[in-house]
Amino acid sequence: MAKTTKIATSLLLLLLLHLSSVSSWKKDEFRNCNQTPFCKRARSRKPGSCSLSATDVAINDGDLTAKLLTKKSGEENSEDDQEQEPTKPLILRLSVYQKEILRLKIDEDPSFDPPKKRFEVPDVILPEFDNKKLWLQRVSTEVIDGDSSPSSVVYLSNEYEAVLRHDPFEVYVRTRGGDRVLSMNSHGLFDFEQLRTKKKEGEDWEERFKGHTDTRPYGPQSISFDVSFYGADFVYGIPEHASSMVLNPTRGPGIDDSEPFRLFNLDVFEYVHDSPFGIYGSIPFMLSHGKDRGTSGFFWLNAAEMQIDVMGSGWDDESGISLPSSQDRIDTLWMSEAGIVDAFFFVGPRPKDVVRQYASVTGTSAMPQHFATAYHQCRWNYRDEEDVENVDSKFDEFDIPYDVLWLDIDHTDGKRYFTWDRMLFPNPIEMQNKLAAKGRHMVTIVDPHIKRDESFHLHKEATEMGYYVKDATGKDYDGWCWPGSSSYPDMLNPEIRSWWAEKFSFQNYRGSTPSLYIWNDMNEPSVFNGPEVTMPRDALHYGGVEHRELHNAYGYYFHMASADGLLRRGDGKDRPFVLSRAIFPGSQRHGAIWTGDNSADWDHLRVSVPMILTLGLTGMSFTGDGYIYIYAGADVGGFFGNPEPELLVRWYQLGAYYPFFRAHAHHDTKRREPWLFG
Ligand code: NBV
Repeated sequence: MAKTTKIATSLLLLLLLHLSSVSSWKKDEFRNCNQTPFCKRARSRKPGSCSLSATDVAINDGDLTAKLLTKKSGEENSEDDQEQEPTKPLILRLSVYQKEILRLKIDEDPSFDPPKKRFEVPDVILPEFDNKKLWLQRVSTEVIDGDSSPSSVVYLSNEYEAVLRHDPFEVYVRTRGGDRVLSMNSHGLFDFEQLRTKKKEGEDWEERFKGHTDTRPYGPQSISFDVSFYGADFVYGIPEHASSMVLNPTRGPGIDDSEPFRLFNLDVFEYVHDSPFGIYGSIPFMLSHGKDRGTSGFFWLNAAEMQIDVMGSGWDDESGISLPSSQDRIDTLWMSEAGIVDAFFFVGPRPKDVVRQYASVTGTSAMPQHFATAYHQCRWNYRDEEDVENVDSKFDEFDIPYDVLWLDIDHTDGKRYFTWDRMLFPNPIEMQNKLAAKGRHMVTIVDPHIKRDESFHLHKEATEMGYYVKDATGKDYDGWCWPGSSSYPDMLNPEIRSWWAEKFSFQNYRGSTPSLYIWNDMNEPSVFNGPEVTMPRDALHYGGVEHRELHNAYGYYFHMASADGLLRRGDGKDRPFVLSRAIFPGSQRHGAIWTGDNSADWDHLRVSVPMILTLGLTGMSFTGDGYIYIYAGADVGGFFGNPEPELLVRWYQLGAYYPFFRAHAHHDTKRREPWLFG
C-alpha cells in the first residue's frame, strides 16, 4: 500500500476511535420512517385500500393454493408518481403443520416471468419441520358476513381452523367456536410491490441517503400488511430494541411523531434506552397475551429491513371497518423492504405453547458449554500476555470465581483475525495452557471484515476463490472497518461457510488450542463508511441476491459458519461456544448473544432486563416445562463510560442472573476488574 494511503488510513482510524469515545448516538446517521420510502408509503396507506381477491382456490400438494388478483385491473400499488405496469397475480399457499401451526406464503407468479426470483431465506427453518406438514385433503366453504363469494375453511386441529376469505382477501385462524385468534389483512392494508425492469431510459428508482446512492435495479419491492391479535391485552417480542418488554403503541390517537419498531441490524454507537430504533439483531416474531384468550404468536421469516407499528386503540375509527369480536384486539402493521411473505401463525394458547411452536420452526437453543454459563472477564483490550497473567492471578488472590478470559481486536496482527500480535502475544499456546491448567478458557474475537492485504492468506484465498460479497457493479465490495480497506466473505453461500469453518481448525488457526473459543462482533455487518454504517443495499450475494434482501441474516450465517468451525475442530465432540452480536431467527441454535455497546448508567442496567427477557421469549432460550433458559447477556458494568462503584456492584448482582454473564469495557474506560473497588 502506498505510504500516503497508509497515513490517511491511520488518520481516519484515529478519528473514528476518537469519535467512538466521545460521541453519543448520532440519530441523523440513521434513517427514520419518513426517510425510508417503503415505510413512508406503507404508513400513509388507508385501511381498506387493498383490492385483492383470491381466485382459483384449490388443493395442491397438500396445501391450499390460490391466486391473488386485483379487482380494479390497471390500478396500482404505486410508488411516487411513476408510470406503472398492470398488476400481475400473486400466488398464495397455505400449509398446516403439527402443533397447530399455519404457514402462509405469498410470492410473485413465476409464469409471469418476474425479472428474478425473490429471496426466500434458506437454512433457518429446521429441515425436520417439513416432515411435520399435515397434508390437506379437503377444503370446506362458507359464506361469511354477506360476502359475495364464499370463503375456504381448512382444518388446523380439533380446536382450530384456518380461513381464507376470498373477497375481500383475508386470512385468519379461529377456534371451532368461531372466535378469532389471529388475522392478516383484516384492515385491508396488504400491499405487494412486484419487481420491475426499466422500460424507458431515464426511469429513476434510485434512493439517496447521506451521500449514498442505492441503485435499486428492480424498482421498489416492498411488502406490507396488517396483523391482528384477538383477546390480547399486550404484545411482546420483535427484538432487538432497547425498550420495555411490553411493546407500546407507535401509532394512534394521542401518539405523535413516533417511529415504528425498526428491525435492521445496525452497529449503533451508544444506543439510547427506551427507543424503537433498530440495533444489532432482528427477530420478526411477535407474541400477544391477554387474560381471556392467553397467548398467540406471529412470525414473518424475512431478512430485509422491517418496520412494525403497534396501533393504539381507535387508530382506525374513521375507516368504517368493523371486525367481529374486536374486544381486546391489538392491531399491528408489518412492512418489509423486500423478500416474500413467509408467515407463521401460532395459536398458543399458553406462552410456552407459542414458544414451542416457534421453536419447532426455528429450533431450540444450543446446549451451552458448561464453562460458558459461569462468569466471563472481558475488556477491550487485555494488552499482552503479562496483563492476562496478572488479571488471572488476581482472581485467585482475591478468591473471586471466574472461568473465561477474553481478548478483543488488539490481540491480532493488525486486525487480521486468526493471527496474533507477535510482540504482545508471542506464546499464545502457553498462555492458553496456563489458563486451561486451572480449568479456565479463553475467547478471542473474529470479525467478518477481512483486511485487503495481498500478503494476508485469508484475503488472498478469498479473492482468488471469488468468495467476497460483490458491489453493485460486480467487483469485490470494498468497505472500511478496523483493518482499513476490507472485504466481507459471502456467508450466504454454503461453500463459503464451509471454507470459513475450516479456518478454525488447529492447523489453520495457529496458536489456538482446544480451550480457545470464539466471539463474532461487527457482523451486522458493520462498515464504517457504508450507508447507516453497513453494507449498501444493492451489494450482491450468491445467486444474485441483493444485500437488501438478506441484510438481517448476514450475521446469522456468519455465526453459523463460525459455530460449525468449532464443531468440526472438535470432530463434532466438543460443543461450540461462539458469541454473536448480530442475531436472526435460528441464532439460538448457534450460540450465545449479547446486547452490544451499552453505557455505564442506571438506565442501561434497567433496560438490559426487558431486552434479555424479550430475547428469551423469542427463541434465545431453552424451554422446558418448568424453566426458560436464555443464552443472552449484557455487558456488566456498561461498555461506554466509567461506572460508579454502586452501579458496578448492582450490575454484578444483576449480571449473576444473566444467563450469559460477562463484564466488558471500552478501551477508553478506567480499569475495573472487580478487586479494584475495595
Ligand atoms: O472490538 C471492539 C468493540 C468490542 O469491544 C465491543 O464489545 C463491540 O460491541 N467493538 C464493538 C467495536 C467497536 C466499538 C466502539
